[in-house]
Amino acid sequence: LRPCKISLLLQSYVLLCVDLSYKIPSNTVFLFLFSPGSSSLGADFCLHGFQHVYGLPQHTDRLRLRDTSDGEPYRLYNLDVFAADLYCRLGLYGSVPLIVAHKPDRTVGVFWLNGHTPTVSGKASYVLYGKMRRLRPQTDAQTDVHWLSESGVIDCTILLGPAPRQLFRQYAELTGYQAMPPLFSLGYHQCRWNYNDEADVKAVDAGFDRHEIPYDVIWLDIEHTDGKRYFTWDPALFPKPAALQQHLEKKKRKMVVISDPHIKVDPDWPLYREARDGGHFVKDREGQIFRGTCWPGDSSYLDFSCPETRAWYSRCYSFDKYKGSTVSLFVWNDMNEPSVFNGPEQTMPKDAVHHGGWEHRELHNLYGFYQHMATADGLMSRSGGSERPFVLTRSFFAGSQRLGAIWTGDNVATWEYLKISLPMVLTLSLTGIAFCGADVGGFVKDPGPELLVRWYQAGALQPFFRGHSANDTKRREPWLFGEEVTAAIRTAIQQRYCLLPFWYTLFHFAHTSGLPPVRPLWVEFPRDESTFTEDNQYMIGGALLACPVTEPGAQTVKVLLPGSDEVKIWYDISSAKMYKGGKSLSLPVNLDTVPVFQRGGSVVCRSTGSGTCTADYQKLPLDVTVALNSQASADGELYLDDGHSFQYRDKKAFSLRRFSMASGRLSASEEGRFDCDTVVQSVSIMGVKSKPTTVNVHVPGEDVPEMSTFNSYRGKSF
Ligand code: NBV
Repeated sequence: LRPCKISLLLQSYVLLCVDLSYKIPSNTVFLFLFSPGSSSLGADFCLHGFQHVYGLPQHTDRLRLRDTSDGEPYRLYNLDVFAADLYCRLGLYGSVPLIVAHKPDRTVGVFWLNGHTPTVSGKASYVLYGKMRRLRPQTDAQTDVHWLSESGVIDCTILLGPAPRQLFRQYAELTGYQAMPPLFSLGYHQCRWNYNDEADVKAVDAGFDRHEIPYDVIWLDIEHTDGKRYFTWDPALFPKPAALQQHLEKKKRKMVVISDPHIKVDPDWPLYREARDGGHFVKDREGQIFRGTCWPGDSSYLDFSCPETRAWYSRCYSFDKYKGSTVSLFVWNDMNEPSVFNGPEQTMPKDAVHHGGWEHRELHNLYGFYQHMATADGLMSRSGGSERPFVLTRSFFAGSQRLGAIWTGDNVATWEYLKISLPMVLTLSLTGIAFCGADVGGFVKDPGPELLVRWYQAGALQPFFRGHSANDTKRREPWLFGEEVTAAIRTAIQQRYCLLPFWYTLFHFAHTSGLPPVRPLWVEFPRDESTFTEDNQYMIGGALLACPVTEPGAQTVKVLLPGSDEVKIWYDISSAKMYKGGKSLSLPVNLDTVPVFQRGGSVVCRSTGSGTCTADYQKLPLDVTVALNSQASADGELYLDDGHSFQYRDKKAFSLRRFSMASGRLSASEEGRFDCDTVVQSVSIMGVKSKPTTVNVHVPGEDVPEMSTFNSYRGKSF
């Protein structure tokens, strides 16, 4: 193990200096556990030799954490901040108290978890300050990290890496692996505050078909309810919700509805009465049910920190209780920081009291996490545990990845917000929250057509892909801006759908090894220092480098193609043109260009053809694109399962193919036992030096006609 020295200074002036170069196997995690007292605690860590630190979502900031010696620390306090200022270190909707530090030969993490892990109900602190100071940048680099919490105990884990992949696994072992999403949720989601009524929903749904744009899910915001009573439907606007869902389900499409944690104070409403009589609400300091203002007006807040309340809430999603819900209805938890319009900092007072007598201050950052948990549980239980849930949450904490997806909240339709969505998604991914994305188009204000197209192109390359807009914006379904815009958006969405086999495979690895589907460049090129501060481009898996256009009127885009001993070649996926790595290139672009490069040495599987939703694409044949490296070899994987159940886990009903190309021969091995009809229709190989004379196909146990032909040969690729 290479030496790695981390010093720790406790607030009580005990100095601990631990040299981690001895006796600790590199794949284990070293745990410090001190309990100095019950309130206000801190610790200073000196990360010797590290100048690059990342993590601590959620902030509207760049990927690399800043030197905060100017006085403004990073705050981790979950708050409802509408159209948050950019480059701001104040708290946003969710938080993960994890710092990841990287240098060419080492990646380490510091995970500061006050109280219990989020898996256990109980105490966890709510205010964390990460303060960063970088010293002597060149030879003797060091980053000082100061953590400060208002309460709790010190429960801090050092993740030793030494490489990024090992760090991801170590962190996932502590907080959980990304839930395997149902396939439909990796498709495109169409949302708006609000789709007005059933006719509106049907018209938008038909619009996608008419314009041949695939999509999977249409979303309903708060106005679908009867007076902001969640689990109900406005009787005039949505009189037949089940029939509406069946209408969508016939086309294999789904619906998502919003379900916020505040409950309208309405003694005539059975759900309110049940919650009140069951003792499911948070109390105020006097022991009365806490009341605050939110969308329904006077509201009380469910105490999701209580296991009985979570169980009760989960049951509210059962088909018999949630009238008008069907198997194709999924859920979105918003306002769960929690947002209290008339509360301090627009949230719950710190002295509100939860189950077990805990003050709200002790578990504020876990409030949304627990609602997410109860909702995901509810969706799972309604199918008897057989179907994967899909729940999007706005508020989150370390471990929320086990429960579903998150989005970055109320962004604005400007180029700056498009640009910042990239590092925000990368930071979330680095800290375990792998299924994440930003509202496409910007939630607040109206995007111009060019911005909208660029946002679709960028969003199609983020894990969670949803268009959303606020109630006071103009309608912006993809076909409302003229044929050129419709065509560009259609192409971006179709390309996303064609890449679904690749995305799904990446989610399988997030689920089983903790590796996030989207990664900062340095994760794949840990020794290449030119990548350490790059946040306009990133890797999707190990194979694709994405550099979405985020500047207005762009004619060219600067793309850094990293080089390393193993990777010297890149291919532009739209032209198959080959580029040498280890330098930047200026790529000419037009409105249709989405710069994506495939790394030499990789294999990527895509669906070929078109369809209307993920269920259609699942049946399409595949193209296997092999991008050769300088040794004319390449590797890659394809993961398949039924896309919706847990049979991949319970019955090993999956197929994991490993493709490998070497010495002119492409072979595939298989793990798992999943019967499916997916066929490989074509193999495209980029980087072939000369035109082959024959191509032989060998399928074990099958008689294949002696040869297939290749149908095109373009330059050095075919
Ligand atoms: O429910 C309305 C909105 C929702 O559309 C948005 O996505 C959330 O982030 N919600 C916030 C509350 C209103 C915000 C002004």
